[in-house]
Amino acid sequence: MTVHIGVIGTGMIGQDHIRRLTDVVTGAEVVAVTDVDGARAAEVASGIGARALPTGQDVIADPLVDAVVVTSWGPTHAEYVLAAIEAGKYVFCEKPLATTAEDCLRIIEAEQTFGRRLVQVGFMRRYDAGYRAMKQLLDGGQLGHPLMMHCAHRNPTVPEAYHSAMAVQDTAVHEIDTIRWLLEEEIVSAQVIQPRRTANRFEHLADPQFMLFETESGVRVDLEVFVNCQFGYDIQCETVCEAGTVRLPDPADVIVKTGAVQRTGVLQDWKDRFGAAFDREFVEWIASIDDGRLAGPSAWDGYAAAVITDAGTEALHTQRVVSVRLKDRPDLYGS
Ligand code: NAD
Ligand code: ISE
Repeated sequence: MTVHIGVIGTGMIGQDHIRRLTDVVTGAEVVAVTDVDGARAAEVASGIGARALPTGQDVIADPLVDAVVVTSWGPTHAEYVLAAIEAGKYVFCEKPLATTAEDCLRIIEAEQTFGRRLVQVGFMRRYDAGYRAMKQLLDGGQLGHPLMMHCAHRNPTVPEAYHSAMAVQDTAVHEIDTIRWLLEEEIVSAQVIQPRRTANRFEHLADPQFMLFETESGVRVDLEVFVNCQFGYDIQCETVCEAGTVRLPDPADVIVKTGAVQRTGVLQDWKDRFGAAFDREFVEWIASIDDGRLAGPSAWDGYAAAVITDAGTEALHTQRVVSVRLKDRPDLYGS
C-alpha cells in the first residue's frame, strides 16, 4: 500500500523530508505541498510531480492525502495538527508539537476524543543507532541503575534571530526528549547556569548555557548547550550507571595521518549527524501507518517537552531551580 502524503512547509527540513519520502522511503508518495511562500511550494511540487495547494488547510482536506507532515514554523504547528486530527488523518509534526503547553493539551484532548493515536512528533534522536544501542543496554539492566548523564549539544554557529531562550526551547529540547525516553521517567526540575559568554556571539545571546535536570528517581543530568562553538555540530551523551558507563560514539570518519599530525573530520550540521536517524524515523512512521498502530514519539511526549522547556525558560530568566509539573498521563499514551 502507498501512503499519500501532504507536506505543510517547504523550507529547509520540509524539503529534506520530501526528498527522503520520495527517494529513501518505500510505500510513501508526496502528492501535495504548501507553503506561505507560494513560489517555493510550486518549485518544490514541480520537482516531484506533486500539486502545490494554496493553504495547509487545503492540504489536510484534500481527499487524495492520507497523512500529513507539518514542517512549517513552530507557532503554526498546533493549528495544523488539530485540523489533521479533526479530519481523522495521521500527522507527523516536526518539533515543537506546539509552542505552548496549553496547545499541546488541546491536541491531547482532541486525540483522546478521536479515540486512538494519530500524532507523531519529530524527535528523531530516538531513531539514531547510537542512542538506540544505549537504550538497549540500559533496558537490559547489565549496567545497573543509571545515576548520572553528561551531555553536550554544540552547533558551529546560529543566526542572529536565535535568542537565549531558544537554547532550551529549540536546541536542548532534543536532549529533554532523549533523557525521558532513555530513562523512562519524567524530569522533575530544571536549572540553567550561565558561564562566561563566548565572544563569538551576538550581543543579545547567552551562550554557552549549562543546564541541569533531575528525574523522578534522582538521576542528575548536566547538559552543555553551546551554539556558537565554531568547530562543528557535536552531540555527546554519556550515561553513568552503578556498574559501568555507556557513551555515544562519534560519527565514523577516516583518520588522516600527515605532516606529524593525526586528524579526523567533525560534522557541521544536524542534517548530516542525524540523516540516517531521520530516514529510519520516516521508514518506521510509514510502516506504523500501514499497521494502524503509531509507535513513535507521541503528543504526550510533545506536551512533556513543552512543559520542561517552559521550566527551563523560567530557570534561565530567574536563575532558580524550577519544578516541572505535568498533568496525569492519559491511558492513550501508556503508563
Ligand atoms: P524554515 O524557515 O527553513 O522553513 C519553514 C517553512 O514554513 C518556510 O518555508 C515558511 O515559509 C513556511 N511556513 C511558515 N508559516 C507557514 C504556514 N502557516 N503554512 C505553511 N507554511 C508556512 O525552517 P526549518 O528549519 O525547516 O524548520 C521547520 C520546523 O522544523 C521548525 O519547527 C523546526 O524547529 C523544526 N526543525 C527540526 C529539526 C530537527 O532536528 N528535528 C531541525 C531543524 C528544524
Ligand atoms: C535546530 O532546530 C535543531 O533541531 C537542531 O537539531 C539543533 O541542533 C539546533 O540547535 C536547532 O536550532
